[in-house]
Amino acid sequence: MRCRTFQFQNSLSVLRRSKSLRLSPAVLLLLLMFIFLPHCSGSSSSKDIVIKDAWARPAKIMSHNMADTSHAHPMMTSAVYLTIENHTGAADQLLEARADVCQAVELHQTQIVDDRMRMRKIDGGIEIPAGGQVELKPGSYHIMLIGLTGSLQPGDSFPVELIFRNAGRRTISVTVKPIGK
Ligand SMILES: [Cu+2]
Repeated sequence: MRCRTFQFQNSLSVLRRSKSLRLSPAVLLLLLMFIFLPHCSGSSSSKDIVIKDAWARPAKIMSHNMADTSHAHPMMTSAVYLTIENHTGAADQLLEARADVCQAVELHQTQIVDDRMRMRKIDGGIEIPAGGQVELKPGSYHIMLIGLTGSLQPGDSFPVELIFRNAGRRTISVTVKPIGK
């Protein structure tokens, strides 16, 4: 009976010790790192989603006040083209794009409907298949810049932020180039 009590007390002290071990800051930190590591590697690694060859159509604002960039020109648009490679084992989605050179940015797709080229806004995002790539190019997917605040001249570059469902936010530099160059 005494022996059993000793065993009980002994196992209790082991439990207590292991409990205090579990709550020690070092172990807690390791635990937190373990919990958050998958998220960190998903958003900070730059190799999972690779964005290549980003360029935009030039746009010239014909205005008497060309130097005045304080207001947007609602009718002036441009389009951004690029290639997105997905090096992960899961499909991702380009949900949204943002740029400071215009009033609004939309994801568009050009389609031929009744022999006419038409653009439609994509609401569900652009799917980037696992281990695959998607090319945003003239006549297909593009990032529409609506209401430019100034001209986009060949050689200019400006930042565009891309928001992916899994990979998070990526800011890229887009260079203005004439089509076919
Ligand atoms: Cu468009």
